[in-house]
Amino acid sequence: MEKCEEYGFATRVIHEGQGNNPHGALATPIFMTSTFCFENVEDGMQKFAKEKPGFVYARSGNPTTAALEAKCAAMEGGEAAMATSSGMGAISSVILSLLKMGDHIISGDTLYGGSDFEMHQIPSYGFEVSRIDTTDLACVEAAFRQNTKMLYVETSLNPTMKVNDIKGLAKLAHQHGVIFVVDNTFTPPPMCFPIHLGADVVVHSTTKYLNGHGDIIGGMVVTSAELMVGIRGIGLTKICGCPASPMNSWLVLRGMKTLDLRFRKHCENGMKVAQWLERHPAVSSVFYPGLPSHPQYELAKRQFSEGLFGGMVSFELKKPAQMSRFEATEKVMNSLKLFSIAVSLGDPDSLAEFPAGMTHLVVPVEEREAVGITDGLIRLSCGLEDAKDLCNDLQQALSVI
Ligand code: LCS
Repeated sequence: MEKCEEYGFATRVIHEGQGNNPHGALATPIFMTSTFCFENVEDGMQKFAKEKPGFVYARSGNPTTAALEAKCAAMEGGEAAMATSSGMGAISSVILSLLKMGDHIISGDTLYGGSDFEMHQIPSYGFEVSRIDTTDLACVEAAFRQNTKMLYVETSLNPTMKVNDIKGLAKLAHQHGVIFVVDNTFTPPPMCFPIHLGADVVVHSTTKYLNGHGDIIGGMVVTSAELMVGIRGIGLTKICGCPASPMNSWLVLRGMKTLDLRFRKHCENGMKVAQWLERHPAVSSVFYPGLPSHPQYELAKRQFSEGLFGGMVSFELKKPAQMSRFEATEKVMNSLKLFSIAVSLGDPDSLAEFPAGMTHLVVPVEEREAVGITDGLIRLSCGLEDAKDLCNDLQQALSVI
């Protein structure tokens, strides 16, 4: 497809990046091969030296994966993309290839537990890390040091659903000459386009909404052609060695054809569930950026496109008189019938998880409690079922306390 900004997102995400497939195949074939044969020695040498385009070895590139990368680069508005075997692979490829020993990273104090764990681990590799409240721009401004090289945040925080001001953070990062990396997993297009808001690098766990069917693990990095040289050449290929498999790339390509349709339904269900929970007497707080009660509702309305606020909803139970908050959480979650008790998100099936004991168990207790990841917090990934069935399921589960 010719690049055309006038097409709507649903059209673009289906057609953009669509390559010329062998035999005129409409769907990109799955190229299951480890290596690619050269016409002769000169051809191989030229491809290795990047004097000639072409694939050489599937750790550094594969045609099925390249089609997915082209689609993701076009979708996010970047020049280049790189698919990895997991979201963590994408994050590590970016950090380990763009920074060197002695460099300083400013990171959000609330991130997906695995990312937060990485921020706790990498000082042992010689990086300095400040984990701070990135939703407070003054706090971010105060955190820059002489050796700061990267600002790393999530658009909408996992699992507290606070919202980072991407435009404001991009401005600060660039005033200080720092690379701004945004994890857009919770708020994929058509909801949020961090590169348009000033991000230098966008990462995704494609495990979630981009694939959308809960059957693979994958990651994606989207950035400029210049930054990608190091991220692919060093991060993916040499250090992490974590390419996406052709089979998984094909599944994500297929999933993305329905991203617009699916994501709007996730958002519709997220909004209905959040509004319903807010009226329930057993619930003390609901954290969803689309509710006027959310402290950053105005920012969310400005930053997120087309009135979309996502499919992720967190909520806290009131402490019942006769049991602890943890006991209440456990009872409610164990009573759910449609929501599966499972981590991950963005699947057709609705999921419920307990961040303090699951995704964020690795975060030190005092740190997680300080940011609101308490024994009473439940995180929901609202799937694609009928919203009224999801609310009825929550109703019967909440009636047990
Ligand atoms: N970034 C975010 C915002 C995530 O939520 C996750 C995984 C990752 C990165 C890592 O991606 P992965 O390597 O798993 O593909 N989040 C999970 C979650 O909230 N529950 O289970 C996994």
